[in-house]
Amino acid sequence: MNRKIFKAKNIQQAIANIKEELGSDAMILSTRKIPKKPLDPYAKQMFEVEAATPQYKDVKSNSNLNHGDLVESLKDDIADIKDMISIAGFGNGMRNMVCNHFESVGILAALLRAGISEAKASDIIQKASCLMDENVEQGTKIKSLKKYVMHQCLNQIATKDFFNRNNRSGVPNVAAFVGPTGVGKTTTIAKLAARLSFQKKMKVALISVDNYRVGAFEQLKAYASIMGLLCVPAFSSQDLSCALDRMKSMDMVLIDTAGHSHFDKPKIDEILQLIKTDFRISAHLVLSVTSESIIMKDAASAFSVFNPDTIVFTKIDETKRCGKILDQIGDIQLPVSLVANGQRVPEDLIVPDKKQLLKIILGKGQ
Ligand SMILES: Nc1nc2c(ncn2[C@@H]2O[C@H](COP(=O)(O)OP(=O)(O)OP(=O)(O)O)[C@@H](O)[C@H]2O)c(=O)[nH]1
Ligand SMILES: [Mg+2]
Repeated sequence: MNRKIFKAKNIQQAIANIKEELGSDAMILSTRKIPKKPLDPYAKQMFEVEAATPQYKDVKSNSNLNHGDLVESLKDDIADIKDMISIAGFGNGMRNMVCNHFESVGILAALLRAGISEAKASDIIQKASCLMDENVEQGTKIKSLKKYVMHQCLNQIATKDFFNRNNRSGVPNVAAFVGPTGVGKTTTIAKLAARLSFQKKMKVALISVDNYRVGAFEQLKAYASIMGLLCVPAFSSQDLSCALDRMKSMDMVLIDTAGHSHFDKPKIDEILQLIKTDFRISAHLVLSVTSESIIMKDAASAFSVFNPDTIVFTKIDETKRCGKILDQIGDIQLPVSLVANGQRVPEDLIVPDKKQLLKIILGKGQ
């Protein structure tokens, strides 16, 4: 292999020089920012790129080359190229980040592919790089960075097994599920009710305060009938108080609310008034990961009037980009209690711990 080092003001210029001198077959082996001379105030930033021209006939004629190794090494090269291409599509900030932390390319590309935002991914890499030992050997740099990135991600995640709580001296755990239309509130309640009553042997009852959508109560009632659970409608906060009064011996009461657009503040306020009773009712914000990040963020803001205790993420089976969960958790600052991964009741429900949630976020946990 014919190696050569090129110096230029920026990477683009260096690559242009490489193409001119070594041709378009040239391969980039490494890039590096040359540190400025500390005592020279006029010193300009320079970059160093090492490139080489491949010698195809060596590869073909080298009888010692193990075919499996060659395939593996080609696979690695292709993966590196894919990583570079996926990062090239992002802005200057991303490209600078890669120049400053070249060992981060693969990890950064994986975070972006998982659906984590550009800002969040670069923030994580930067924080992880700061923690890394400067003297770590080149060969173990990637491994070490990966470890710190995982720590950073785990630090930003909070989970809470909120519903696993028995009746405390005559006070049931009462939980209302709130959120935009069609995100899976009713289905998640049905899954959770089944899990708590059959697996955890808890006494569970359901209340629907969804008086808005035709057939909403019947939908919840149908699930309750299959499971043999008590299920009643409530049309006012007085109704709800009466129902909760009758359910004092229950471990858990789950309240299904109507879904509304996050722009419809009066309707959201109506639900808020409806669930105002003397009973302590926790709220759980349900968001579908199929929604755009900005819509999830706006919805979380609109439903924050309920002062939710936890977030529930649904429909993770419908996307390969669950990384947006990490962005949402960062913005909303609430622990995740449940994750729904399909339409099947009761199977498709996960009560994640931090590591499980991180796997889901990175697209490895379904
Ligand atoms: N793929 C997938 N579909 C889901 C999931 N959770 C719910 N659904 C589906 O989403 C649709 C809406 O679910 P619902 O439970 O009725 O949603 P909702 O939030 O109660 O809807 P509204 O009460 O109308 O606001 C149904 O077809 C569910 O089967 C999930 O985790 N994955
Ligand atoms: Mg519903």
